[in-house]
Amino acid sequence: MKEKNSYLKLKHKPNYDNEIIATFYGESKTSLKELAQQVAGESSIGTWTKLTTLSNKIFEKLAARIFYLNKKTGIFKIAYPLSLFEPKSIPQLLSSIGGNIFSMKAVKNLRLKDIEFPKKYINQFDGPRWGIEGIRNILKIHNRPIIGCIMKPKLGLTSTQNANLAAKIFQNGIDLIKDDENLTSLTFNKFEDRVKKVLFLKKKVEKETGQKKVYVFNVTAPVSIMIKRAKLVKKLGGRCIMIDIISAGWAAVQELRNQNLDLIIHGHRAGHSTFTRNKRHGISMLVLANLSRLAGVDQFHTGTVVGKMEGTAEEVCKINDLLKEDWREFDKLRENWGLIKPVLPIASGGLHPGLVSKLIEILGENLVINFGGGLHGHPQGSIAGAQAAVQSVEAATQGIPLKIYARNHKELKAALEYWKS
Ligand code: CAP
Ligand code: MG
Repeated sequence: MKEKNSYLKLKHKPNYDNEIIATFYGESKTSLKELAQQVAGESSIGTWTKLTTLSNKIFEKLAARIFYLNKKTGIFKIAYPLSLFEPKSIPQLLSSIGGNIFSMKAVKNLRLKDIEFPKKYINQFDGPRWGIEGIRNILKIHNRPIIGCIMKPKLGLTSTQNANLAAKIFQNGIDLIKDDENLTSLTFNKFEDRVKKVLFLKKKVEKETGQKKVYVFNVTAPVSIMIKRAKLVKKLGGRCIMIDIISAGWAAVQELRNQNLDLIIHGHRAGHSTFTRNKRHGISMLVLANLSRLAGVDQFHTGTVVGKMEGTAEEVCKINDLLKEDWREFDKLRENWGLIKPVLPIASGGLHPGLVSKLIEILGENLVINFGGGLHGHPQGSIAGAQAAVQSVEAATQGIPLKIYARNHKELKAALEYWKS
């Protein structure tokens, strides 16, 4: 390979139809230029030394190109020819752009901040089966947030206790109830038992109330077992399954979507902070959200700003906007998501009725608002907790201050007194 074959091509004009564009932040032990060169090489076709096997022809065709580099900010952008990527494979994409580069000694810190995909690449994926509109049509809720509940304790209830409690919570106005991220199939609460018992009672409640309800079953497991569980939910008339996308992995998420079971896929992101949280290293939550939409997740945890999990208003709003809309609304250069449906954001983690007005003020109403501890921890129990949660959303969506609404709603009043936000 001749010296002229450098990955640094600052005159290169990115081709948004045929290249994947990645934005990195880097801190180097030598220079940012050197770091960017190593990143571009290792994530495309190169390695630590020149190669006799790497011809000019291959280089011209497949080398990544660093077309932007700013020493002051540490930001550099790389354009990757589309031929480097297998169609419809998030694992293969991440083995390149999210792979060895993070381990290199030259890297002090490296963060994949953003990826932009050409339309051609996006269109290979099916994306969400239902998306926001589909989920709202199923629930017949179009003009307010969807009110959700996480069963608590995370683990410990038997399948019968789980089903009975879920039925009562549904009866008291909650639209969606979910398993927790570590509740799969345990000795005291077997998956199959839970699905049977929950769905039996859910159907009864739907008949009584005339309302549609969604129970989210956590199918996370080694892939073959996970698919069996998803099929069981389908067979027994369920509408939704959850996968822990980080612990199960992208291949599992894609496989679940490829089964075309017509179930809503709920994406839980437990573990994402192992690589998203350090703002100078790892992969951003924005990239993760982007990949979830491609992989076909219908509704996805993105944070609350006001609750127990880390995430600033600016960051969570940007992620939610990405999931809800076509990115072109926000930046004309961004890719075209074509027929890929928008994803419903889920606000969850440390929420209680006292936080709902603020939450809606920041994130809007097009989302799922999930209450776990903030429902089952209500001083008068889970039923009052469900009522207080519903009342808080009623007040906030009507623009009524929670304290005023609480004057005639005793469950909300008790919640506000208990959790002084
Ligand atoms: C919330 C939750 C969710 C987190 C995940 C929990 O319970 O069930 O898993 O919301 O975080 O176990 O913490 P609480 P995120 O309502 O009792 O906090 O949504 O940010 O991914
Ligand atoms: Mg949880």
